[in-house]
Amino acid sequence: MPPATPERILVLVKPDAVERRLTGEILRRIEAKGYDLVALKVVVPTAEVLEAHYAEHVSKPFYPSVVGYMTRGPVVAAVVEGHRVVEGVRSLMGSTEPTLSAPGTIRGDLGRDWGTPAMENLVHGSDSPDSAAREIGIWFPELDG
Ligand code: IDP
Repeated sequence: MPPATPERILVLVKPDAVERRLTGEILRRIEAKGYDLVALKVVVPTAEVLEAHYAEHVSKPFYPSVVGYMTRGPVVAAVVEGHRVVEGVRSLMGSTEPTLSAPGTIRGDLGRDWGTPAMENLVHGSDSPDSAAREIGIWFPELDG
């Protein structure tokens, strides 16, 4: 059934998840919840894309480690659609730190905390519909208009 009030979110299956062949498992959980994939691609992000994406974190001390983490291999970028999909996917993802994420969530069930400088937490999901629109423009400029 199409959502009555469709909303979109940008999801990134991060390099640690791609390396561990968890792409299918992560997308499966999102699809199984009833959300629709409307765009999907495999891409190694450039520093420029990451700087735009993580604009709020660029000046933070951990930012260089995030760039190292996010550019070490491909990510799978997806646009996902559904009713209240931002809240729904954020809830499926769990909280930022894998160690503290609740069991039943992607990060809580599958996330491994290596104590590495970057927090490797498998997945990104936009934190609001406005962030989603901004991030979709960065990762999927071809969808504009
Ligand atoms: P979110 O991904 O749960 O929305 P944000 O606070 O937006 O969390 O952080 C973006 C990403 O930056 C995180 O997913 C994580 O990979 C990384 N990160 C955030 N805070 C830290 C930190 O304190 N140390 C290392 N990496 C961090």
